Amino acid sequence: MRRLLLTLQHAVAAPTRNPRLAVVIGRLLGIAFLVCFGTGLYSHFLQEPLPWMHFPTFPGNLYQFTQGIHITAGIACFPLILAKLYTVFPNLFETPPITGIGSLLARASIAVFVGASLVEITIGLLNTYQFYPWPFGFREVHFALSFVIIGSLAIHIGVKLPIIAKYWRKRDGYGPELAFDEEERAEINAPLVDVLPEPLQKVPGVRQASGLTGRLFRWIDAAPADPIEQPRTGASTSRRGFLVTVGVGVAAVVVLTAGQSFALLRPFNLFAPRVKGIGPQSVPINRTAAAAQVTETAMAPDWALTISNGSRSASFTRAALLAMPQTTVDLPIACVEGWSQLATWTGVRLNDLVRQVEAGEGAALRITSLEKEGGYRVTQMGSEYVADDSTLVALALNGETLDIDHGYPARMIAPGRPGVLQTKWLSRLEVM
Ligand SMILES: Nc1nc2c(c(=O)[nH]1)N[C@H]1C(S)=C(S)[C@@H](COP(=O)(O)O)O[C@H]1N2
Ligand SMILES: [Mo]
Repeated sequence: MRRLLLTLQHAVAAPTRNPRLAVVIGRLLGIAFLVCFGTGLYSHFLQEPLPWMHFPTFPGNLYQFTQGIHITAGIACFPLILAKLYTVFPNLFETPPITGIGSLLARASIAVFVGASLVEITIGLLNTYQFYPWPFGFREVHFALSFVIIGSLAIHIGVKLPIIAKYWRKRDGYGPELAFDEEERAEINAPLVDVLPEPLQKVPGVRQASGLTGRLFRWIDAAPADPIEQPRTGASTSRRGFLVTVGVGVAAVVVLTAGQSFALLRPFNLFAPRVKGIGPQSVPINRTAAAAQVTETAMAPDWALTISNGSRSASFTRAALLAMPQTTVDLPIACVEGWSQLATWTGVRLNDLVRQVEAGEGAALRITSLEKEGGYRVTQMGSEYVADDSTLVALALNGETLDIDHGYPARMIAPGRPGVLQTKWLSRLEVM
């Protein structure tokens, strides 16, 4: 077994598989993970705030920015993780695999870390395409795994601290590709049969093993006998080539998707699920009125928005809302899935409306849409958004009557909130 592991390590050794590159890629990956964790927590708590939480309503595109960063950094993790796994691949065949409780913990934490990370970024990416080929709730699992990842990352960094410190700076070199000691070299160089346990050596035919076993034995025996020494010819060229490849990979996935979140990159948006400016009134649509089954209730001539505060309540038809003072704001729709779109909204200030039912400054709202079902039929809005002058019950979008797919007869638009909370097809507002 030991011989096989040594041979495997030897077989996959390469100038690009060394501690220094593992540290270089690891640092980038660590930054990407922390950025994703921070922006992810922010997005989580916006959607499920703890009672004492209040959020900034300025700048109005804050969430567009944090979530754009979240998705983009998450996408950049794909090439980075692959590169990292590539550089540390020979360690998989470390022998002996486990030397004690410390190394058991170290290897277990890496296994958990790699597994959780791969699942996390994969379900995250599929979520941006609204593709859910799994039986669990995306948000809960994505949230829970982030703590597993950050926890095992902390252990991983702790365990590897000596190596990280040793190869942090370039002038400390790249480290050994593989550190075979004298004994290991002797073992690699010995014919395989000689290192087999004695009882096995005595089995008739082992020395002339045929078939698959024979092929495996001969492959192990044929592995280059000399352990790799530094520097290998062309090592720096292949290291540079590797870093360039990783850089190009990261740049490519970022540039070809980040146009869904960042206007400057819009022309290069090839792979992202949504394209800025495409959709009714130049704003993309996730869920149409037909899909939400609200076409009839939204078009009903007797539609009215009800606002209640305890026993006080008032109803506003669309004509009544249009007769009130109108305000125009530029605010983005910023979906948790990463795409976003700046748009111009016109409508009634929410704080003007709640004042009509004599709600005070600190009023928070429960918002109900016309939908009969769906996770975001009923949502809550903190008082900081209700009080903000740019939070509107929007009646028009980009200068035209709100399209039914954008929430006609009226939708909520507030600064700094995730798209899922910008409720379309409003029905009822209740002061809490
Ligand atoms: N009533 C209602 N409002 C809603 C939604 C919805 O499904 N129902 N989707 C939300 C989501 S997820 C986003 S990103 C924004 C924009 O979604 P759209 O593209 O479906 O308009 O509206 C939000 N408002
Ligand atoms: Mo969304």
